[in-house]
Amino acid sequence: MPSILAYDLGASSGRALLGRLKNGKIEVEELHRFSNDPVGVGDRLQWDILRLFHEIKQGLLKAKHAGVTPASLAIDSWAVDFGFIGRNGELLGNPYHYRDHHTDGVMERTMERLTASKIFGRTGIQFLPFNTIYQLAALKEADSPFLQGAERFLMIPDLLRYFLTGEMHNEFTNATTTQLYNPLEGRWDAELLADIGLSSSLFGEVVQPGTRVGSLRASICEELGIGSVPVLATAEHDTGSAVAAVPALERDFAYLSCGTWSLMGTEVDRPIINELAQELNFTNEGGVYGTYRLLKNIMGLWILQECRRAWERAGQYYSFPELVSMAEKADAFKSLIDPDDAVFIHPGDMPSRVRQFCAASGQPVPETPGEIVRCILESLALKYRYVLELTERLSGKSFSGLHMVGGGIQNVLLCQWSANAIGKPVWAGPVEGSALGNLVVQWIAQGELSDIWEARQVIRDSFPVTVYEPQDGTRWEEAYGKFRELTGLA
Ligand code: ADP
Ligand code: LRH
Repeated sequence: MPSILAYDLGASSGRALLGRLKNGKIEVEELHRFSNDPVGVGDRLQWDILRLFHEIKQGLLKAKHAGVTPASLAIDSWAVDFGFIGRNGELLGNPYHYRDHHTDGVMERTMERLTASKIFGRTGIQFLPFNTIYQLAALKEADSPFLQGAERFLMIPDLLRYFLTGEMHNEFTNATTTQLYNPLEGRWDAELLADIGLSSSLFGEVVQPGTRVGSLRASICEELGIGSVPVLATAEHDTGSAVAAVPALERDFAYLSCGTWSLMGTEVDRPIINELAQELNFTNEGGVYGTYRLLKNIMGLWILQECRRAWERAGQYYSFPELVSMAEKADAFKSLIDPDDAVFIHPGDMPSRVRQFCAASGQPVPETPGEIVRCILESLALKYRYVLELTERLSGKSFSGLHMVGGGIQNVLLCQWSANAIGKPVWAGPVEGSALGNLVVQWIAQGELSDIWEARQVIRDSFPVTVYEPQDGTRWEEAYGKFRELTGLA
């Protein structure tokens, strides 16, 4: 059975996995792993897109050195970000990072001008200040030369695919995250595009996951000394791929894709676009094979990543396992934060922001790294309970437990505390959810797997799922009361 290649680019790191189907099981080999380091230049925070492309080539070289010519490859990445192609076919500037400050205040102004109900009613997408629509509105307000020279809009995986193949397509799952795609009409929303002053001609044909969208350019094959490889569009939004890989047996399942972000929700057959969904600020992101992800973004392990970076800048390096072990030794429920408070969105001195939040809400101020990490992880677990309850309310479903996938499940304390907080079992696995979702969509396209439910069964048969049973119910119930009071969450 030939091998295929999946590139999964997260906001904090990327990897290339080689996958093979053998006797109804998936075998994976990690060919290449690299950090993803955004770069501040002047006032702007940008993605190092050419370095990411270099790492993609490194993955191809490592496949060659392993003696493998992949039968296909596909790329998924974080959502919302993009670049423009100019009339000479070249990329105009580095894509901005969605955490850059150029969108400050733009969402509020756009919502006021267009109305929130119009934007939500036409897209079903939650309001996040960095959604593509607000990034584009910010560039328009700033009269950006990139926008002036733009001929085509490509999101990050579209762009990397274009570098590989020379062909331009916009992929569906990622396109929905722009808040400019109308899922009811099944196309870019011409009215919203006109409202923010953008020409529809920038936005190309939207292709579904599993579509073959080209093959490696001859120049790349020559440079790397390899044969041509077919390139597919997969579920190119990493969360779309992660949810495709949830090893659920039942159709009504709840998931938490746990990495830089925590994305919690359920899969639905059609977008739920109503007043309650808008009020609770839930989203309906496009998924595989006609599904949608009714979910909510929770700030996630970003806060921990940024604390770790701040300590590293101060000369103190801690690994994630070290931080988890320090948190375990700190006192329980000393102080809590609302992880989704806007103060935590942008990069910066995160330990100070956590301390300030605690001081301003009249709680003891966590001082040591262990105390700070404990505060972050307990608060995340409590927020998971809150959002899980909202998901049940909005979807009308009732969940018997929670599937957790992604790099964050290596944090066993967070998995256990999540089970404690929700009072239900957590089923943790697989770690490489997005890369596996990327692979199974390719296999379904090639007819190697019949559909997403067979794919989920094969993933279940191939990778361990760790079960965390809830513990300490009374203490977590009390903490949840304190958390809601403190955060003002109704
Ligand atoms: P993304 O795809 O968004 O870049 P990942 O899914 O790779 O994120 O998850 C990264 C997160 O996983 C890190 O921020 C860290 O909190 C957690 N993590 C990674 N490795 C470990 C580990 N060995 N122990 C505990 N947590 C870990
Ligand atoms: C997770 C993710 C998430 C988006 C955010 C920008 O990596 O794709 O689904 O909201 O990044």
